[in-house]
Parts: sequence; structure tokens; C-alpha cells
Amino acid sequence: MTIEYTPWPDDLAARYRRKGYWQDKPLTSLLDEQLQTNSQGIAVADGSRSISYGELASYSDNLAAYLQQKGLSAGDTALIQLPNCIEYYISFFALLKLGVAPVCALFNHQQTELNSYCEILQPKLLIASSSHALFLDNQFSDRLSERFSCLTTLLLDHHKGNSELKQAYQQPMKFPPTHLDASAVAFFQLSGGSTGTPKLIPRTHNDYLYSVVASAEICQLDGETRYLCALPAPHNFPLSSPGALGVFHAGGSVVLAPDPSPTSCFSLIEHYQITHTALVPPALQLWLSHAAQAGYDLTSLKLIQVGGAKLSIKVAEQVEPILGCQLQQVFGMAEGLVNYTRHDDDIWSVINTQGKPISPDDEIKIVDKQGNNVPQGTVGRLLTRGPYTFRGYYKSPLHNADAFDDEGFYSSGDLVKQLPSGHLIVEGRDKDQINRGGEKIAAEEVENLLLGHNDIAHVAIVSMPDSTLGEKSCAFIVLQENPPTKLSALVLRKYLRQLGIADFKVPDKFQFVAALPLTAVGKVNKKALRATFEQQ
Ligand code: AMP
Ligand code: DBH
Repeated sequence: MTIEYTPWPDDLAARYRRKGYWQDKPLTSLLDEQLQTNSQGIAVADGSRSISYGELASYSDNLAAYLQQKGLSAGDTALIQLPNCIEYYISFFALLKLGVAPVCALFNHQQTELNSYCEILQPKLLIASSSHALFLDNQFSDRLSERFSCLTTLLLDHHKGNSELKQAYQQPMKFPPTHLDASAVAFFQLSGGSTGTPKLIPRTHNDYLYSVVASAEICQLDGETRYLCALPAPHNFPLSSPGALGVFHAGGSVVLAPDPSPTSCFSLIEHYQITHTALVPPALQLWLSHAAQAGYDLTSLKLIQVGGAKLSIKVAEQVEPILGCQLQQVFGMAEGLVNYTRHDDDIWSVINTQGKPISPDDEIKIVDKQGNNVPQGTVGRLLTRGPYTFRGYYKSPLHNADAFDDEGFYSSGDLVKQLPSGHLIVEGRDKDQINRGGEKIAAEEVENLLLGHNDIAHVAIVSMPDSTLGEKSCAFIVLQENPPTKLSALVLRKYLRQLGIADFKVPDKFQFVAALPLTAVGKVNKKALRATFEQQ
């Protein structure tokens, strides 16, 4: 059984192979290569534990063999939700080895998100952690199993002590190497989304491995690299740009932090002599303001990557003077295209641009509202296709018809301009999304949940400027006539939390209005709603 996805056209696939981007090797080859030469080297550390490449390989073999016995096989799918811990990479590689494609939920996702992923993917397996409130007891997992009869295996991990998951991966078992088709779906990435329901991004071994290997080269990773993974481990940025997988390719070590705060990270930097890390802009700002008085030695840091949301020039300028290391801007997307400022870029480009694409075969179009190319240096909508940019969301034909143009270019919804050097500058966005310090909120998803409330007639969620997060979210609410209860922000927050959505999606502000402004064609005029904040 194979997992369906939209393939690249034959001529492009042939080109990507000819140019050596696609090597027809599975993602698991990263580990196999380290096993040959570096099996004693530390692959991952979290808090007090660490495992070598040899252990990562054998633990993921054991788990793959255990799951095979449970009836999982190539072409099946799984849902993983784990915090930043060693078990995340063991589970990820075990499933890759089996040919089971997981979607890896973020740890702050709640029941709405997990239900959606199960709905779309119909997974056979769930790997989750009892350190998440949803899995403290069996209530939620029982409900999931009842609702999704596809879910036949559940493996729980506990932060402390033994667990089903730990038993499964520690029990020595032979897992004979199986052939994996490198053009098949390896796993699903999560899209930040701009529609009512979450979208999954199928990533193949070939395309993802290329982005990882090319990123590791651009970022000059080697066996001495010690990378601090402080963002959520499954996120595309710390997984692949070059992220943990890039570090594994280079034979370095990944150190996991529970979160990106200075309190969690600075002692780890000093202790493990961290050389590289990846942050979102709000976390960087915290690092900058705490570096001086924290009393930790951060001099091992060579490179801080910043991406996920636009970094202000003022903050970018402070990185070298305050943290004593190089800055790299990263503008990427789980759908594919990733841009980096380069080591040999002039300082102006590093501070002022969001970098240039990984690959000579990343094709970029910047177009106006009619879809015509704009003159160079002019702001327009970004479209892209290339050797690691997907060609379609999983099982979403209607949405795909909008998200791609006739030539298979993906429209990212970003407004950018390109300099003669190829560097892109992100100038804004043309998608119904709020970027809350790197955490993406699809406005429509939260609007739909609020519309489920009996007393709400209309709702529109838009971004409002915020000095720390860049943007926060504001819900403009029109009540039904004569609502029986008095609705307040407090009540609505509680309502959303009871439905169970990730906390960052709960609007920061609720504004009750008599009516929503409309455009000439009768759509909600979000531009006018956003403008109300500019006037304040
Ligand atoms: P996602 O589709 O959830 O992976 O989010 C990718 C989106 O994050 C991009 O399309 C941009 O809108 C935004 N983004 C990522 N990195 C940057 C950056 N360095 N500057 C500005 N926006 C960014
Ligand atoms: O925001 C992102 O999705 C992102 C940012 C930087 C990303 O996917 C990436 C690098 O790979």
C-alpha cells in the first residue's frame, strides 16, 4: 500500500535526479551513515540523558520491530505527539524505517487539532506523552479510539520512570533492513494554514533529504556541531533547516531544550558548549535582553538562526554585538522553499533580507494581483516550485486548485521583493493567517469554532501589532440579537479552551461590534479592521 500524494511531473523529477538533488536514498540513510563511522558519537541529549548514534539506530530498530509485530506496515500512518525529548527522534526514525508515515503534532496542540489530524489521516498508531494534560488519564485516548476505529495501537510515554514506549524501544529485537521507496511519502508536515481545516503536507524521502543535506552544507555543520533544539522538535525549522536532521547528517549532537526561554537555554549552552541554534524573533529578543545579566558563558555560540516570522532590523543589528555570534535569517515554510542568508553575505544583506533559496533549481515568481510578473525589486505575491517544494496538500483537491498555479508553482501567501542578488525581503502577507511570533493561526479555523457559539452571529479574526510577538490576534464579534447570556472575553476564552484548541490560537483580544465592515463585493473587510489598530 502506498500513501497518495501529488507527484512532481516526470520532466522535473528527471531533472532533480540528474542534478543529484534526489539521490533515491531514504531519510533513514542519515542514521545508517553515522552508524558506519560514528556509532559512539552522541546523537541526542535531553536534560540528563544522552544517546549515541548506535543507540538511536538500535532503539529505533527495536521500536520498528515491536510495531511490526503489532501489525503496522509500510503505507500505514501514525500520529505522534511528544515534547522535546529523545523519544521523539527514536519514534520518528522507527516509523520511517517501517515505511509508516507519521504526522507529528506540536506539543501545544489540543484535542481539536489531534482530532483533525486523525480525521484526515486515519492513523493506525498514536504515540503520545502523559506529560500532556490530554493524556494524563485514559479519557481522551479512549474517546479517540472509539471515534477512530483505525487506531489499533497506542503507545504512551511518561516523562519519568518506565513507559510502554520505553519498554518497546529498549527491548532488543531484530529489525531486518527493508527496502524503502525514496519517492514515497516519508511523513507529513503541518501547515500553518489559512483555511478552516488544518492541511497536511506530504514530504517524500527524496525531497526532504535534499533540503536537509543542502541546508547542512549552507550552514557549515560538521561533526563538531552541537545544536540546541529549543523550538518544538517536529517543526520544519528545527527539524530540517538544517535542524536535527542536518546535524545527524553531519554527525554532530542535538541537545533538546524544553522551550526557547533564556532560563531553559543558557545553562544548556554553557554546559554542552552549544555552537548552533534556531529561534523565532520573540525568543531572540528575550535572549538579547537577558544575555548580559544572566551570568552564563555563551561564547561557544557560533550561529543563531532566526526565522518563522519577520525579524526587525533593529533587533537583527543587536545579535553580533550582544551575543557575539553570527546571525542567519531563515525564511522557510513547511511546504518546502527555505531561504538563508549566507556566511559570506555582506552584513547589510544579513540584517536586511530574509536570505536566498537553498537550490539553484528553486524557481521563484513574484506576481501582481492579476498573476503577472512584477518588475524586479517590486513587491508581489511569492510563487515557487522546486526539488523540495510539495505539489499538493494531502487529499485537498479544492484547496490545491487555489494554492497552485497552472505551472505547479505554490502560492505561499507571502508578499516579497527580490534583490538583484537573489535575496528576498518579506514585506507582508496576503493570506488569512496571523503570525503570532512564529506560531501561525488560520483565522478561519478559530472563526468557525466561535461561530459554533449560539450567541455569536458574525466573527472576524485579524492581526494587531504587538511589540514582542510582532502580531497578536483580535476577534471582532457581532452578537445575535438579544443574546440570552452576557458574553465577555472571559466567557469566550473559556468556551474555546473547553473545545480544546492550542492556547496560542485563543484570540488575545475580543472586540464586540455592532456590525463588520464589508467590501464592495460583500466580503468582510479585514483590511479595514486591521486599520483600526493603526489609528490607535
Ligand atoms: P508554515 O506554512 O506554517 O510553515 O509557515 C511558513 C510561513 O511563515 C511563511 O510562508 C511566512 O509567512 C512565515 N515566515 C517564515 N519565516 C519567515 C521569516 N524569516 N520572515 C517572515 N516570515 C516568515
Ligand atoms: O516558519 C516556518 O515554517 C519556517 C521557518 C524557517 C520553516 O518551515 C523553516 C525555516 O524550514
